[in-house]
Amino acid sequence: MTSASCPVPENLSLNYHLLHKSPAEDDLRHLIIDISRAAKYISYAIQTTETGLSGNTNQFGEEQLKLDVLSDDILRQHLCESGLVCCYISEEQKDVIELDSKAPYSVVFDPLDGSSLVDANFSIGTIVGIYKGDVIGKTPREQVAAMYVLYGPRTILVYSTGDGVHEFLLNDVGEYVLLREYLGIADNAKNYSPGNLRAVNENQAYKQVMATWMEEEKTLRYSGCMVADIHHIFSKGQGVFTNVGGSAYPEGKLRLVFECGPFAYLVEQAGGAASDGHVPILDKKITDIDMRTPLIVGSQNDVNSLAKVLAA
Ligand code: AHM
Ligand code: MG
Repeated sequence: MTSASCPVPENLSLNYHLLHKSPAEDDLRHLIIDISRAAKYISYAIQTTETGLSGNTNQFGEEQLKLDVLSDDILRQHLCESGLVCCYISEEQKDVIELDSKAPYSVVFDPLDGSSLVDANFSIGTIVGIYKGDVIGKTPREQVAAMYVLYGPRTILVYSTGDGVHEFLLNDVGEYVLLREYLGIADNAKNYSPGNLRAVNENQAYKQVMATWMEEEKTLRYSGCMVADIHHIFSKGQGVFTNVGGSAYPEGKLRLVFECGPFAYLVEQAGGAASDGHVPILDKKITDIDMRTPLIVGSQNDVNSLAKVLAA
């Protein structure tokens, strides 16, 4: 018998990258691949499903689109099939959902972030965080992986398992192929993405920093989907995204467990920062699945300068 070493493929697939270039153990690799498979079905559903309401509301009282429900079902199906998930927490479900108590991982996700933009044909996305064991009582720093999928003109997957942030393109035969490895975020932002800007009417500190950023002639980039807006930061290698509270949402609109936690993990892996204005998002203890948090995320110096003014 002769032995032949496997050639390094010209285009690195997600599976190849996870196997050879990430610290992920086999179970985690398989789970990420199963989630990436679910995202292909979500991508297809976005193109083919009508954009209307489902007639139901989620745990936050927000009306669900048919696509929100479908995306949630697709992820559930793939997590069930993986056999690797003890429980999951979804923006679209009221409780922690148990699957297989003996399985090693918990998965948190927003199946279709920014779905209200789908009729406008803007980019939307899926956000995922992965923990070993339970989630409640942990902090987002204890995630073992985080990833998102951006459904835009092209479908892009970005993941980290604790050794940098890596970006893949879904190609025409349904393979995720590597675009860029070790994405980095510079310390100073040239672009800004100010969410919940109405809060400047009640929050003088937020207003002051927004005025400063305008005087600095930062470039405005805000789409209304945080997956697209934070991907913009990864893509350009700098930028700052904010969602600060006002009277309607004192803690901001965004959710700690399945929106801010995964992005904080990814952004810190790329050399950026994520803060609630007082503490790093990664150090906030998860006590409830529906916790909201203010979010300032991206280039370190801009995150720190806004946090400093808000805290004063
Ligand atoms: P969703 O999970 O219901 O889609 O809401 C989250 C989205 C974020 O993607 C985005 O940053 C924010 O809501 C935008 O809120 P607003 O419409 O208030 O600007
Ligand atoms: Mg969301």
